[in-house]
Amino acid sequence: MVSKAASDAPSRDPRPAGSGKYLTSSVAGAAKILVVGPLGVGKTTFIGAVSEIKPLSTEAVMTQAGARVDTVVADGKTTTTVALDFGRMTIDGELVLYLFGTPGQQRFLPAWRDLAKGSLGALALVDTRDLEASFDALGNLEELGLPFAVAVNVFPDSPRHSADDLRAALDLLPDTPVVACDARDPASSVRALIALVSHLIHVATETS
Ligand SMILES: Nc1nc2c(ncn2[C@@H]2O[C@H](COP(=O)(O)OP(=O)(O)OP(=O)(O)O)[C@@H](O)[C@H]2O)c(=O)[nH]1
Ligand SMILES: [Mg+2]
Repeated sequence: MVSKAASDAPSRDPRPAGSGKYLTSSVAGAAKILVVGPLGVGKTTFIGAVSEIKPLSTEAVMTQAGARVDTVVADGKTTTTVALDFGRMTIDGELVLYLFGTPGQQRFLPAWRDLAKGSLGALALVDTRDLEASFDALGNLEELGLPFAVAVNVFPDSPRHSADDLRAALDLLPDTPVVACDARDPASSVRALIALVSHLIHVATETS
């Protein structure tokens, strides 16, 4: 699952792996990972929380015109991603994940199929307050044959379900990882990415 070594770092960079602008010389491989999910599930927040570089985001103010075609989201959300989010995270100083967040609106699904090209897997963010809203993204991942893990972004008023109940409700395969995270919290968000990477290694080992 690991592609060629990528290092644009000066080897004398004293910063610990993953904490700076440049990759360190310990980096052995890189993977493109999608972060997908419905409108307002927390994709931009998630990438902003874990990224070791200033994340790229393409936010636009949501207008009444959009309200006619987009899913309604909670009060307080005023912007939405219109192209992509981009961030970078290094695991164990060795594996660099290039994270591409997709726009959440249904009408942008064709665009994120293009974003999926060359990616090794996806983290599907889910909001248990509206599980149905996740079906489009999960369906597309299955259609693309992209292995994925599910990360439930837990909001204060989120209903709590067991992983098995969620697997049944979302019609997931038994080995699809289901983890909980808070997209605002780097530690829990990194754990979700590690669950995905472990799954990708498992899938790659099984199919080789
Ligand atoms: N309470 C709480 N709020 C969150 C959490 N994650 C995101 N938010 C808030 O929910 C809103 C939506 O988050 P975004 O990161 O913009 O969601 P998105 O999935 O990128 O949305 P689109 O790009 O429009 O599809 C923001 O106002 C966040 O601050 C969370 O885990 N808990
Ligand atoms: Mg966004």
